[in-house]
Amino acid sequence: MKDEILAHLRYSLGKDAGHASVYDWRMALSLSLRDRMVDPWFRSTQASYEKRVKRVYYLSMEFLIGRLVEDIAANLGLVDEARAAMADLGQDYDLLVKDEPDAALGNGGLGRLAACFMDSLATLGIPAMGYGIRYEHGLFEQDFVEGKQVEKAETWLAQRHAWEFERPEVSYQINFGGHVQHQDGKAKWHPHETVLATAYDTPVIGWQGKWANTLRLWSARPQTEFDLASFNRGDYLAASRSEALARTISRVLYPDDTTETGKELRLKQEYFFTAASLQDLLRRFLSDHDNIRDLPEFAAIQLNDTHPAIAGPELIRILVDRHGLGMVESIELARRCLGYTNHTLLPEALERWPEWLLGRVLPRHLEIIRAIEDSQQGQHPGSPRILDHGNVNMGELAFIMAHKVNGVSALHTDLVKSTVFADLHRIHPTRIVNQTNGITPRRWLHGCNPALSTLITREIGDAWPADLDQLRGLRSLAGDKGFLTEFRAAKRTNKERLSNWVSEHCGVAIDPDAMFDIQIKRIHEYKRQHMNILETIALWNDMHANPTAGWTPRVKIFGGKAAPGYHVAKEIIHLINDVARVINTDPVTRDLLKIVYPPNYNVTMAEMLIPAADLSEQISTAGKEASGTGNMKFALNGALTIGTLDGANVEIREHVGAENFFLFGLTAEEVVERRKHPGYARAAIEQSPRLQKVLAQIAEGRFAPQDPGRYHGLVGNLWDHDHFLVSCDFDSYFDTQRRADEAFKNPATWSAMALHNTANVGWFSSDRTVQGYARDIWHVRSALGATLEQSA
Ligand code: GL4
Repeated sequence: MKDEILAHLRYSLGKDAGHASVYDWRMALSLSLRDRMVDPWFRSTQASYEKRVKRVYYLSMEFLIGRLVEDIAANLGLVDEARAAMADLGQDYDLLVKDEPDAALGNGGLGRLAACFMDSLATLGIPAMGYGIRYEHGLFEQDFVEGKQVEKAETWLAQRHAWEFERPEVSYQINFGGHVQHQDGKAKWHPHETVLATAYDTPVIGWQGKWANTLRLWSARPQTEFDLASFNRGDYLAASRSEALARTISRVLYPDDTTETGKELRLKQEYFFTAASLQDLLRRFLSDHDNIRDLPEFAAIQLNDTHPAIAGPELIRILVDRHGLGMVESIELARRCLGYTNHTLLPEALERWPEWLLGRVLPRHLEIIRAIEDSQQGQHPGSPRILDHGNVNMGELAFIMAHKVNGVSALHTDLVKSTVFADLHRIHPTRIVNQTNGITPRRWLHGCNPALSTLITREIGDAWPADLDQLRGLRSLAGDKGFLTEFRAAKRTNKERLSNWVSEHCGVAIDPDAMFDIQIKRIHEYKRQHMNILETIALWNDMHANPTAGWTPRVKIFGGKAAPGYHVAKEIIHLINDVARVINTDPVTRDLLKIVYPPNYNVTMAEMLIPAADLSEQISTAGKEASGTGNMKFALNGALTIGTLDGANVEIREHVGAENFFLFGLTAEEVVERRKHPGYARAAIEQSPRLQKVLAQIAEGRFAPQDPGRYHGLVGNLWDHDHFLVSCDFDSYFDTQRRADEAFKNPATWSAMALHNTANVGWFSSDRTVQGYARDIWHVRSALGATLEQSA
């Protein structure tokens, strides 16, 4: 490996060892690891090809990958070798690992789920391709200026991306605009604008390097690079105008997690990557099949939310306009290929495009959507409409065009059936299925928590990363004092690592013996970070009044970004930072309570925070969090959850046992019921002197003395509206926190409870989730087996 690294340094990077920077060394290491993926990658591709197997195509606007060096080295079993090689070369391996920028091509859970699925698909040997957009700028970088979020463009591609292969020869034309001409019963689309989609491939290697799939990301470029005539006339701007316009399409990730902006560029991004992916998969299919009618036997196309929902009309367009199939047959054929995953019930996140806009950008598709609507209404009169009040409902379109629609947790699936898609569910009672989300244990335990994984491997062997149910083998150790001491020591190691990092990066001293209470996720009212900070203030009030009352010391850690246009979320960030400044400088409570909010939360930060957590905050208003996946990562790493009966919390609690989970708050049904009574917020606040006091302190400017009116809007909203029922759940949340305090005082019982979490959440491996999709939706099987071994 040392020689390979030196060869890359010299011949791929053009540097000699004496002049190489950290970047150069990291690139050389990465390229030599990439080399090691190529043979298994070719073998996998060849095996899929020879066996003519069905492939999965996972279409997703987001892949929140994070760093790759360690992940790839671990999956290849090369971590020790890589570390030793770098040491021999006089380089610090850990420093190189830290030099890699996060690939932040996603907003949050939805994008991270796609990345976990890619890891599981490769580990399971399921022939698959991920399709998305190669954004030039990933999710913005967050900084705090006087406690307020400011956004800066993210620039991961300012450096070369070590893992990808550019494929200039794999380019497709993507058309927009223009008009449709009908002649002799045939439609011809005359587009107004054409850009090229060019492929960039990243191999995705599974655990132990047995199989590799491809993540193919599309980059937009102009069809004609450069207008020489304009340039020669001296009009330099005009010469590059078309280039700039085309490249805009893959320029930047939309930074909104759960709201839709309805922007034309977003629609173009969606069509751009969907159309390129379909052309690509059809080319692959037609290269060794003659009958387009066989497509559903060889291609399972999964739509990650409605973002690629235009895939339905696009596939039909190709079948009808290019292959000459009838409309009705094409609709059926397309449906047999397509599956749709719903990821949210929030009304503001359900995509709806104005009909005029969709018709202007994609005129032929609007005609086809009308045909889909007619066919649906013909077969099921009174069916919910795709075209409705001048809008195109992408949820209804995706539902009608998919043979299976899945929710992402048991509760969410029930709510999909009983709320957003209740009418469609009545018409198609077998279409909606559940596939509860999962996480890859390779990254989220083996990779991020060496202290705990080493201990686990010592006890139950090393097969668990690919068979997470084996963690069950730890259950019997919950009564083993010696083991619990070691389990606690592993947590302590991670807490020390985090404490050092916090002291260095945030300038706050925290005590590794305190309870580390962590809430990391996008900032959103429904996730209720504001309820957490209100509870923190209430706790501080009590501590300050009576500092010697035997408190459990706490460190409250927050992490997360707000969508740049989401005003209330930004106020919540500001409030947390304001409160932190006041509490962290109170001499009376200095050993009892600290608040830490490091800016720019990302995958890499999660990998450090999660293993160090004692308490995981999963406190969304019941019925709002479709699943959550951070909740699973924390439990796997031995944190206890304080949470509501929302999303996958429900199933986590069932797995770990009610006695090992701090439950509070209204249920989803009670939330709906409570909202029917106007004035519920005021009534709840009036019954809670503790909450009243906290709200008064904030309203009086206790945390922003220079600007006392700063949070009048936020506080007023809690009194008068409080759509997310912070007021109603507050007391129950506070009391449950105190139960957690009590439990934490006894390290032996706490760590036994924590162990019950780790030992019982094997089911939440994304391997299990992906096997569920393979069985119930895609009807595909693993291709790992005899053929592969032979060709190897
Ligand atoms: C989300 C949900 O909000 C989240 O609960 C879920 O875990 C995730 C993956 O299914 O999808 N939906 C959207 S939109 N963003 C998400 O993170």
